[in-house]
Amino acid sequence: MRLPTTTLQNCLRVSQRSSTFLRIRRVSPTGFNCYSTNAPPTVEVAGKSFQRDEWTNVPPHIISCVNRSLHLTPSHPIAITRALVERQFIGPVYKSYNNLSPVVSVHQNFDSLGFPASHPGRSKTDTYYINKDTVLRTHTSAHQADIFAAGESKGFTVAADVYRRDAIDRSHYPVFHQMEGARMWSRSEVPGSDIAAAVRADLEKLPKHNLVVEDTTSVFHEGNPLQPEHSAKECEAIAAHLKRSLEGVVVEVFGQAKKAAIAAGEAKEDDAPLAVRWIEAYFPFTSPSWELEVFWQGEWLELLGCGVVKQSLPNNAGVPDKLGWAFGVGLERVAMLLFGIPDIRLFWSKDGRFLSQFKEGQISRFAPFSKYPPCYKDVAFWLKTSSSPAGGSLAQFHENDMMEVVRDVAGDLAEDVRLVDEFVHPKTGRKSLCFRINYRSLEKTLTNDETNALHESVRNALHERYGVELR
Ligand code: FA5
Ligand code: MG
Repeated sequence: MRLPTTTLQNCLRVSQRSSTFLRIRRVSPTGFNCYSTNAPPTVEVAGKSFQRDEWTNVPPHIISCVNRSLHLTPSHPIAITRALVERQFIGPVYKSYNNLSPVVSVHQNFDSLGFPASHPGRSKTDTYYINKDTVLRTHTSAHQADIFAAGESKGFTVAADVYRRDAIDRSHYPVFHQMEGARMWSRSEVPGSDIAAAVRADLEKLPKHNLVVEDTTSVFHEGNPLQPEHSAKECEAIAAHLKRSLEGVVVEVFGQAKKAAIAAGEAKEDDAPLAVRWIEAYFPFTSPSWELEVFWQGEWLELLGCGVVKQSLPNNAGVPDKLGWAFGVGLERVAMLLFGIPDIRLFWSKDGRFLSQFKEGQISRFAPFSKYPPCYKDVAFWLKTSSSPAGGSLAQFHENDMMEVVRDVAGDLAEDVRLVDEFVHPKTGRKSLCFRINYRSLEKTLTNDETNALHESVRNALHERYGVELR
């Protein structure tokens, strides 16, 4: 069945605001430990027990996602997508790691990658902390340093579940999947220690393609600098190898997507070719850095971030003679495009009408089952302020805290949550927020009683956990 354009466009809306690396903070930089009251002293994650502390903010509904392993369930669209991308990076050059635990140290997730202490990605509003030293990884880059240190191959891929406190809409879920890739060359192993020549020789061996990729970025400049340890020729060669490798992924993935769309009567052979572009980016652990975007259904969609690995990583991993590139691609983004899946919650569905549509190794278009009616409900409340008589430590509230309460209470029955009004009382200085929640099940029509009960529980939870005054 053909999807309505609006649905497709919604599913392809790019989450510019969800990047760990560039984020606009709306309310508070801190976040809360909303699970401390009456909580047991330890928290169990992936079969292990961790001591709780004032940093613990990982809720039960997130912990329950830890063992789903969608990327390893052969007939699941995330695993089919994973296998398709992985086939572009094969052994013996690339070794794949697909079973790394999502429980990582703050050191692995942030410090090893050179995140500054003040980076917003580290805050409790953005990251699920198990305790002050341990997090659920927010990206697969958390494993770069360890894999460089292990030195088992010239390159690697890591496919895994990653966790972020984030917005609720059709393209955001607090758990999603990334694939990391990296390729390093060793000064002591390449002929004549000439990295640039060795990388160029490897570039020649990569398949050529005739996809036109817009690229107005310069290889490096002051704002996206060459690293002092690299020569211009080395950086240029590594950038060229990186870009050609990733363009190869796009050619393969979208070639397959087009075939499936033609088979389903959703596209024609002579449709305009795909528009793809490189733009400049910033990551604490690569320089220079880029993102790859594709133009799809009227919007530029960010698929991945990448760059030349900061030399501090191999240096700290005990392999200072190595240099190269790394990337991280979002598998849900790719899968939504490949299969025409309109809502990111569907990936977590256990409904046979969803799961039975996919087969290992096959790209097919998703046929939506009936669309059930939405139900919009607003909740408005006054925030607690430190100056109010009841004030104290719960003075601030982050939009992601709202998302968390709704996820916790309504789970996948919430399709969308938006801040629709923000108001500061001119006399008291108190702040009021109003959020609109769209309750809609992917599997059935919700009754009025069910939605009212959910909404009432959301209201109560907001009051109990954050001390807000409901309006
Ligand atoms: C990163 O996570 C970097 N670790 C990527 C990287 C790796 C850069 C290696 C350099 C070297 P970013 O936060 O932009 O970057 O996420 C990477 C990709 O994950 C995005 O391009 C997007 O495809 C996907 N992604 C990010 N946030 C979400 C989200 N909330 N929902 C679905 N996909 C997302
Ligand atoms: Mg990004």
